[in-house]
Amino acid sequence: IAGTYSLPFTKYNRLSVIYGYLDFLAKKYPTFCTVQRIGITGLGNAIKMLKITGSVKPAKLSFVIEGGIHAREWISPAAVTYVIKELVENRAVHAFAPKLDYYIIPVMNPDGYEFSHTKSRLWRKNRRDAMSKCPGVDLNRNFGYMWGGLGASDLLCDETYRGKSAFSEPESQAVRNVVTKIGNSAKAYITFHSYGQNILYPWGYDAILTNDSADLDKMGKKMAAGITSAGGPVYTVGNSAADMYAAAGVSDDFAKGGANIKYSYTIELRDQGRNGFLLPASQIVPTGKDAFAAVKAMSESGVSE
Ligand code: ING
Ligand code: ZN
Repeated sequence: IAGTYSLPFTKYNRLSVIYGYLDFLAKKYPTFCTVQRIGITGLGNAIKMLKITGSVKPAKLSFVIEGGIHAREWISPAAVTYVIKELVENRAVHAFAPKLDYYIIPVMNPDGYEFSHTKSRLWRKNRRDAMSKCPGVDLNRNFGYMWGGLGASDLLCDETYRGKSAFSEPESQAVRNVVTKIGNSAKAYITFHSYGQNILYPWGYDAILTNDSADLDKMGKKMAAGITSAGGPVYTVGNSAADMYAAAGVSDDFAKGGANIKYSYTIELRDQGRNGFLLPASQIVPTGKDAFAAVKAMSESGVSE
């Protein structure tokens, strides 16, 4: 095994490069990094997860991070990979969160991600029934908490097609299985999307607040403050249905309502629409810093105590 695997953060990497990096980390840091294949997609791609173990063993709490649920939001896998690099190669995991285990899925939708690189840059969904007239399910409408409500279409050809049933897709099943297996130790969940620069908390299925929304708002503001302290831009903080739009079957609603993970968020990364999904690669490192600052702020706060 080569001693280094320098992931280029100057461009958007293909799936095999990102996966190669995860495998490299597991080989180089076997005492605290493991790669698991948590599922397999319709087109046969692995869904890979990196588990980063805290130095206090057994770690008491867990933090789940997923990216790349939507194919075209390339900054999400890139930023999550940047977070991984900071946690592992700069040992942040042991510096500020020794009691936390991280479960990180940088590319939840590998089939869609690759399709957006090779065929159709603005593809959003997965690639279920790739040969049909209207392939794909919106994985962020397929989770089984309040599945099938507002903002989740039952029409195959729609961008927000929710699928035949809750958890009909291997990608959402994989994440569900991880989260349910971790169980009660899971305290934090972030799903990274783009774009808008927003920190959003449940519920997404309707503009209804959770009974602990004051806690979620406070933690959201800590993350936003962490981002600006690290030199990043302003991120708004608020309820996702109110600040964005209502959408049922989203992953952070399931993390919160279906898996009881207290601090569950959707973070919309850069920018605010100037480039939208076509964020220039020069923004990968700065946006990765935003994501890391948010993860760090949450890790250092109550969840790790
Ligand atoms: N945005 C999210 C979406 O799935 C969202 C917004 C998330 C709304 C969670 C409600 C709840 O549509 C992007 N960019 O995909
Ligand atoms: Zn998205």
